[in-house]
Amino acid sequence: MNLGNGLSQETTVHWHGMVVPTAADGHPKDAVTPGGNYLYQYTINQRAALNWYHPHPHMITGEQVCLGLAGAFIVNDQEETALGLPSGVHEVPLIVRDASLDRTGNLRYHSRTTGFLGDIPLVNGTRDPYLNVDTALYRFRVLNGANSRVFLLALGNGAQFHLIGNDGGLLATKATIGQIEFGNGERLDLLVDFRGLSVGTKVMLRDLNSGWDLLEFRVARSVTDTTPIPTTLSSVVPLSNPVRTRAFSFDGMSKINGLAYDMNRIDFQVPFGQTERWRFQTGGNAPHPVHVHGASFQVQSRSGGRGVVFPWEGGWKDTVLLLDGETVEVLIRFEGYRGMYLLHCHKLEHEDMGMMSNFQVV
Ligand SMILES: [Cu+2]
Repeated sequence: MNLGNGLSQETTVHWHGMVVPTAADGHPKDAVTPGGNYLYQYTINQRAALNWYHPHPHMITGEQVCLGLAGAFIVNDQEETALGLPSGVHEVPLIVRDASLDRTGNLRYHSRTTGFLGDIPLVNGTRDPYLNVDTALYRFRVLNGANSRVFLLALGNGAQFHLIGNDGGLLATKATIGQIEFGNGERLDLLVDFRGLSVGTKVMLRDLNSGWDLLEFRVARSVTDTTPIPTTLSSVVPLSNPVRTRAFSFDGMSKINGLAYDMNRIDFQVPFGQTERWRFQTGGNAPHPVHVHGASFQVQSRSGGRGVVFPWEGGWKDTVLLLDGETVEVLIRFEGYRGMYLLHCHKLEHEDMGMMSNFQVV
C-alpha cells in the first residue's frame, strides 16, 4: 500500500490488528512528511478478522482520526468460510464513532485531556442512519472507531446479539448476550436475527451509555433464510505457562509506569516466541483501552472495577478496556517479527499526550 501524504502535517498508517514488520507498522518514527510517500509492505498471514487502519503520527493521531482518516478491512480464512456465516448483503461492516460538526457541517476536532467526546453519533460516516433489512440472519462487523467514547450496545426491541467474534477473529464458541460494552479500537462480530419479524418492524441499535440511537434497522423485505447460527466457531489454542510477568500502570492521562512517551527511548525488551503475563492496571482517569502492536493476546482475568472477563473478551484480542480501579492480566507471545513495537492507551488523546511505550522484540 503506497501512502501519498497530501496533508499539511506528517502522518503514518498503522494497520491495527495486523501483525506486520516494524517498518510497516506506522510507528511515529517513520512519519511521512507533507508531500512525501511511504510504501507499506507485508504478508497477510493470520486469522480471519475485522481489522482497521488509522494514522499514528507523534501527538496528532487524535486530530487526524477524528477528522476522518480511518477505515476498516476484512481478512478471511478457510476456517471461517466453512461455517457458512451470512455473507453478501447480509454481512455489513458498521464503524461506530462520535463526532462534532462546525457551522458548515464539517468534522471538528477539539482536544481534551479526558478524551474527545463528540455531540453526535455516526455509523459508517452517516448521521441518523437506517438500514433496510430482510427477514434474515445478518452478520455485523462492528468497529468502535471513536477517539475515546465507550459504547454499550443493545437492541431496542430487547433481542439478543449472537456474539461470534472480536478483535482477533472468531471466538471458540458463540455467546448470546443482550448488552455489550466496547471501547475505542475494539471490534465485535455479531449475528442479529431478523427472521420472524414482520415487514415494517423497526429495531434500533442503541448506545445505552449515552442514550443515543445509533442505527435503525427497518425490516423491508420478507425472504426465506435457513442459515444456521453455529455454536462451535473456531479453534483457539490457549496460551499458557508464562515465563515472566510484567506490570504496566496507566498513570494519570499521559504516562505508563511513571514515564511519558519518548520516541527515542526503548522501555523494555521481550524475547521472541516467549509467553509472558502482562498486567495492566490503573488508579484512575480511565477508560484506558490498552492496545499492543505486534501480537494479539488472551485476556486471563480482571480484578477491581467490573471484576470479570466478559464474553466479548475471549479468544484473541489486541485491545482491552481498563476502567478505573481495574487490573487486567493477559497472556501474550510475539511470534511474528522482531523489532520495535508500541504499547499504548487507545484513547487517542491519552496516546497523544504520552501514554505510550516503545518495546523491542528481540
Ligand atoms: Cu488512557
